[in-house]
Amino acid sequence: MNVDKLMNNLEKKHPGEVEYLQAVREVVESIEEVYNDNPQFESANIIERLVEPDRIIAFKVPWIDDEGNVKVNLGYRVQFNNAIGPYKGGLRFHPSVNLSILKFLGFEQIFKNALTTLPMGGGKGGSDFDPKGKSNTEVMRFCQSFMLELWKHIGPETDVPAGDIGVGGREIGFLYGMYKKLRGDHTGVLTGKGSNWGGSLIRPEATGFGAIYFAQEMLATKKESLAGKTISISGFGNVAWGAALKATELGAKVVTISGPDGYVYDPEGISGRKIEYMLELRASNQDIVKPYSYEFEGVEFHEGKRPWEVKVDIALPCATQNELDGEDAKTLVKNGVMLVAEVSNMGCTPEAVEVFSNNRILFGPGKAVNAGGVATSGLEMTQNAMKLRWNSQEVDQRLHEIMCNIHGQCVKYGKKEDGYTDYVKGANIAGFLKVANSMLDMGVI
Ligand code: 2IT
Repeated sequence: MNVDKLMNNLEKKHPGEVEYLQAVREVVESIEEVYNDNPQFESANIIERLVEPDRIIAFKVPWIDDEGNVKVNLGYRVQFNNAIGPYKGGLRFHPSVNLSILKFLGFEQIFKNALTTLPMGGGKGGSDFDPKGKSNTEVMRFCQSFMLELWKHIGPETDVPAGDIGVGGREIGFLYGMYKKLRGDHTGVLTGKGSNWGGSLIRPEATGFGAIYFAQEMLATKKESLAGKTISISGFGNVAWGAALKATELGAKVVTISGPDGYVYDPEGISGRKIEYMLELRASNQDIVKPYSYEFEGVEFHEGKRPWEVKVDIALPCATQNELDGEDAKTLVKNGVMLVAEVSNMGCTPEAVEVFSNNRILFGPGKAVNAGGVATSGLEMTQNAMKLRWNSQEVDQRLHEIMCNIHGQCVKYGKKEDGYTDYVKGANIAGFLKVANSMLDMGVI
């Protein structure tokens, strides 16, 4: 494999798909050496087969708003790779959604899912629908129309969607309701379901909890722990909430959350009732964090800014892709940050990752750090298949084990001679080897 040649070809085939090309470049650069050391990969042309999705399903989603206006959105499902299990990955509802973003997310999901050790392939989907400011009934009608198309392409052994940005418990409920009606059976085809109807305990918290377990493992390599550390978090959704909850429980102090409107700095720490308030903010459907600064004393609101200018020990991007750039990374390093872990998918730009690695900062990539979400989705599928339910302690314990195992895989494949672990390389190689070897076993299909 020649990385530049491969990337040039891909850029020609998919011009302008910047996020997708960024995600592919990162992986192929990481695996280049392993790939070229093992000629069986090249002779089966694994790389060209891996970087293109198996298929892309695209459809229109017409729906009627509360005033009776007919609206049309775009809907997609990118079924990327099912070498190790049914396609698995979330649905994102956000106005920024396009094919480049869903292809990057689906591509990342292949390796992330492989790292979990569970049998799940990679996929992603979503729509450019903007849930901001929509009523409950509008969201319901949209979800029902979306599922009217999607249901033909998914199933418990085929493709199992879940939530992502803009898709939480409420949306999964509406989507599942329509799926169940169309199929006429009650299968575990979506994850993140309500706990009364097949959902797993701990799934809502899992991405954030898993990320904190991973960060704990990273810190342990330096004989450090979370106790007494200050943390900046971006975002204020499910992922940020779970991370804030677990980090606080383990003795750290979370001092920021953010939204598209800016960030809030709470020097006292976001704990207790304040963490619950994050969920209320999300449920308000306004996509802003400013109200937090009216609700609690001693809080600063920084309009239009991102939280990376605050001096902290640990930074956790929990919002969206490329939300922390090279300049932000330099500021964090200057302020003495010791650990950065992407809880969002591809939260840091390549320039930011380079700054962290050049400064030997502990850096965890999203596909390892946030794998606890999809891992717990996998545990939900297991419980659905067995038609039983584990208690939260059991799910949490398995999640913890999975995250420690992922950390071990990253160290195994990413540790350098000077002792610094390149977690990006480690995660990419470990995930790649599992999928590539499975593809080799199954022949050219
Ligand atoms: O990015 C992700 O891993 C998710 N949004 C969760 C996917 C899932 O299937 O639970």
